[in-house]
Amino acid sequence: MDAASPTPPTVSGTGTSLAALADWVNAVAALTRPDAIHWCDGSEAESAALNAQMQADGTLIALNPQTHPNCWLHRSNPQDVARVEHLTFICTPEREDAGPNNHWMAPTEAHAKIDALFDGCMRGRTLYVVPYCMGPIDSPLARCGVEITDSPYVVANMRIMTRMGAPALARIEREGAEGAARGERASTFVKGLHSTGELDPNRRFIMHFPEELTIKSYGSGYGGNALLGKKCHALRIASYQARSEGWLAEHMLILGVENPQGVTRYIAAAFPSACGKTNLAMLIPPEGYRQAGWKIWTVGDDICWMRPGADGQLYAINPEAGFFGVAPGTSKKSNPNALATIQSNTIFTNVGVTADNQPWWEGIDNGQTPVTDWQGQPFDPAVRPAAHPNSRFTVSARQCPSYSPMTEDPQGVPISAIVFGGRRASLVPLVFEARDWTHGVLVGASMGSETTAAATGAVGVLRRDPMAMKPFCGYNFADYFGHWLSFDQPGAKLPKIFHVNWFRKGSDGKFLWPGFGDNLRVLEWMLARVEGKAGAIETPIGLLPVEAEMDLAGITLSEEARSKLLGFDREGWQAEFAGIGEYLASYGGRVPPALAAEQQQIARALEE
Ligand code: O2Y
Ligand code: MN
Repeated sequence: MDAASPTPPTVSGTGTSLAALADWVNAVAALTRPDAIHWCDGSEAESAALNAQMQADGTLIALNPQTHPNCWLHRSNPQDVARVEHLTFICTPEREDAGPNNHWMAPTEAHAKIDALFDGCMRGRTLYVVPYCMGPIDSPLARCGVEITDSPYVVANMRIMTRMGAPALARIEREGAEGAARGERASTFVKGLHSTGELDPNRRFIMHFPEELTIKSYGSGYGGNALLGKKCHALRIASYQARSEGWLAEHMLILGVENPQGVTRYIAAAFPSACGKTNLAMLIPPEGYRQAGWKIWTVGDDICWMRPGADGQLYAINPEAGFFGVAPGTSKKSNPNALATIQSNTIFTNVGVTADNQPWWEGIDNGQTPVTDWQGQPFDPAVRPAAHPNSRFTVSARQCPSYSPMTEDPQGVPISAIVFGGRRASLVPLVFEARDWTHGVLVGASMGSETTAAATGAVGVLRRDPMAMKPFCGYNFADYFGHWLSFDQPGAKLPKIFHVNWFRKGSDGKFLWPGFGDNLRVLEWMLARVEGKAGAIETPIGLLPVEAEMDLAGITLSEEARSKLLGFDREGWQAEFAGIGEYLASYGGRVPPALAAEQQQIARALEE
């Protein structure tokens, strides 16, 4: 402590036996100068005390306890409502290692810039030490981190989104002691330092130092900027770590499909934001399927860590323990499981409220009306929507009616199929299968999606978003494609790779495919392919379903719908492949030759 701040902070909570952790916390406290330090144990008592404190200072507002027991509303600063990609940096010594897909800053410069912001920023505040585990606490696939934050709201969210508290700290201490016994100096846990600062968009950075397993985030209290276990750790840092350790950290949902014979197969699926990952992960089968005995099990809705098992199959865990889902559009029709999940023990951020203090958002379709908007003002549709378009619910995954008990399996679930998908109004059929792994990696690497109102900029513009990882890959995409290709080893029993497009439109501008529960018809075809029970039509872009082998009973599809959803437009794909070639070329000589060759071979086949 310096002379200007002679009083040492008061300390409460568990503390730690791990010198590397204690030293880091002390160093951060010396920089940020909090009034108090609290080591979080994740207990019910701690959570209740924090919630009471936040209720008293207005950070949390209790919602109607009759309809929504233990549910809270938080209103963020109106300038702080979403991830900020332009202020998010990957700080590797070499710019090329971050790649053209990331904003880059040299580590020394980045540390200096952000540490200047952290200097003294926690005066008058409490520094919370939040130990957490991403994945089941006893899983060899799980990884731990510690987030230091001055936001009790972040603590409350981290408690829901991760395995937070004493068990995580025990694992961190055990792994630290084992590492020290092996003579290793580097700590194994990810260090995340976060302060809300002044919530000034001009004093905001989200910085990642993958080689140091370190994250520093300043100036935002929202979502992916502040809950450092999520996008920062589980995707950006983990993708970098996974590359050197031989696994994959992906922006994918994981679901189990149980067939009427009682066999459950697992599918991982990558879609860009706002393309329905949470809805697919919680799908309710159409009536006929339900009666026949089909069931969907939810393992995860956003992030998937996969590793080859001893039998050559890929095994996946969901590193998260909760859902940080978009509220608007969530309704009994679009996602009844999500709606059931968020009836209790949920934090709602930036939604509107009804006269009797229930949460409300556009598209909830429950017959109620809002009286107060997300900024706490009387609701006036001419001024702003009741809920911010990026308003969220934070809730434990265990509350989901379709929650899979296999989520807790330390070995993870075996993946039978990987699905890539985007929002494409034209050209791209409902589903196709990649011929082999290399082709599948190309399908993922060339994924495109039309932008939505959820992202800033023009709407409906095609943007390449490889494997839905554009904002989240912690290193050069060209190297990432090479890492994906490296899984094709002798003895590997890799999943089949598919591409889907739920968003194809007809000449009248309307969606051709009903979507939601009916997407199970497509999953069923994929699993029939996995089991060798369905044929396919070979085309240069991949394998298309034989119409008679898709179960389309109970839905009405026009002739136009059938031909566009299940057909192949050679001329359109020629242009698409020219665009894919240009996109890959933008990564220069680092693009794996096998991937470039695959693109060229398909482009040639399209010309024949
Ligand atoms: O920080 C935010 O605004 C939320 S971003 C997010 C949250 C949950 C799941 N996915 C995403 C995403 O942007 O992909
Ligand atoms: Mn996401």
